[in-house]
Amino acid sequence: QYTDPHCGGKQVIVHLFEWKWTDIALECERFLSKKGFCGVQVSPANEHVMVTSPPRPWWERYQPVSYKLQSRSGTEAEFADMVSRCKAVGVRIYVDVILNHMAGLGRNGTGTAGSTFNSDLFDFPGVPYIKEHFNEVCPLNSYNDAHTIKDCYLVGLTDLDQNISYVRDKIAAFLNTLIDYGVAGFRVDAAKHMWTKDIAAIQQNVKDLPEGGRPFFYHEVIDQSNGPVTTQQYTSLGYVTEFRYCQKIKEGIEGFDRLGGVVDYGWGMTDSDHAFVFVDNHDNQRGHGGGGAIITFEKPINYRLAVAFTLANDYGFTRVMSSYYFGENSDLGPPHDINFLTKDVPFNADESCGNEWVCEHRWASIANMVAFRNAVVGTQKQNYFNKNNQIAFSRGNKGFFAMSRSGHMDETLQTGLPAGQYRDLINGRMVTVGSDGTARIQIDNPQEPVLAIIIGSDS
Ligand code: LM2
Ligand code: CA
Repeated sequence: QYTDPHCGGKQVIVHLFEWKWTDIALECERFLSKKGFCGVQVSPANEHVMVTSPPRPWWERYQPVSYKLQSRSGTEAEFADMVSRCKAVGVRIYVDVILNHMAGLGRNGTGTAGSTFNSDLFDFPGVPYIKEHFNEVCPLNSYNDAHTIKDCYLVGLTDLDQNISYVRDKIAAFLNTLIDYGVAGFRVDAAKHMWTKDIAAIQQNVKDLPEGGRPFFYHEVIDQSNGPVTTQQYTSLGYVTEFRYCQKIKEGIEGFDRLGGVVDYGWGMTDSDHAFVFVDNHDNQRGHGGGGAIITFEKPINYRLAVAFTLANDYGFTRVMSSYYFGENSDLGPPHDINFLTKDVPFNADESCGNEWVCEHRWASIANMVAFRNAVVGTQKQNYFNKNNQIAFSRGNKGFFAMSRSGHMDETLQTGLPAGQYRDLINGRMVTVGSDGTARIQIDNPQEPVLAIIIGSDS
């Protein structure tokens, strides 16, 4: 239930954090479709507050004002155009939806679609919501009991009561509007802070996709094995974010010996059919939501190793992060002009992005591993090799992967593949697999220290 992303069996989505709808449509057409991406997680599409202090932070989009589809990323018409253009090239859109709360206490004014609101009066006429639709005010000051986590005010955000059928209906109508436009699913923000019975009731009110099937859902639950709310409580509702993986992959990349144990069910990690897996996300890369010890684009070599290893593996359903530079300012919004209009994503001669957009999803060791993950789905990991900060393994008889911390490797290894010539997806060098399945595996690029071959890549 709710676990099919509806993208023809493809295995990787990318979060184009804070991109404009017009740029996402172009990226679907010129890049994501060609690299085999399943889809895009987009930033919240609905009306949100405009925070002036600090000036227009990214997190203003996590304070809804209404469900009108006009946001910092663009208009409703631009949203509709993006969804259909991406869908036309086989790339689906997954919308980040905020169903737990509206804007924070103390805020009032006008949202991005022109709706007025006043949080202290619990007045959101753009929906409309009034006081009776919210939980009683209480601070979310303890993570030891589920009632406080779910019914109190997360950082002072006005907490909706999803037990009320009117609230459920408004939320379901919002999701159904998005489905009508052709989106394939949803990232549910702050799912940890809602009761699973309420989420289940909302999901039951959501329609099938026009092409048939239930929408894809993945729920944001930060579970570090230290509280009463667990990822496992959510698996009947779809995929669930696996934040323990972010920490485990960091430990593994910093000490290659530990990479074999990255997925440690002993530590309570979610089963592979429900684990939503990522190296970092827009929160923890900047010290918000479960932030801390995380690998990000700031350490590009380690980051490429971490994402490539994740995509080579068989655990969960994967999301790749695509960021903008923010330096020391964890509040900083997306690259913008003097009027706070988000900048376009331009490209340099080498295909890297300009205007302060990082575009990790275009880095060779990341972008080209998407095809690997798609090709090897369902196969076993075999022939595991781990020596001198080098890792390699095969995926059934479909693919073989290697990476090296130093950027250099020269080993003859069992690939599990039929004899033949294969082209490395990352650096383009040919690899010859002999009749006994072994091949000389060479890596010689400290910037993109990864090699991956799949059956059918022989040309
Ligand atoms: C999440 N998890 O359930 C994210 O992990 C978390 O990062 C989100 O907060 C949260 N959901 C709400 O969607 C982000 C951001 C916060 C920010 C909120 C609301 O990480 O810093 O809080 O969005 O915009 C901001 C201020 C905070 C203030 C609050 C309410 O940083 O100081 O609290 O607004 O006005 C008084
Ligand atoms: Ca709540």
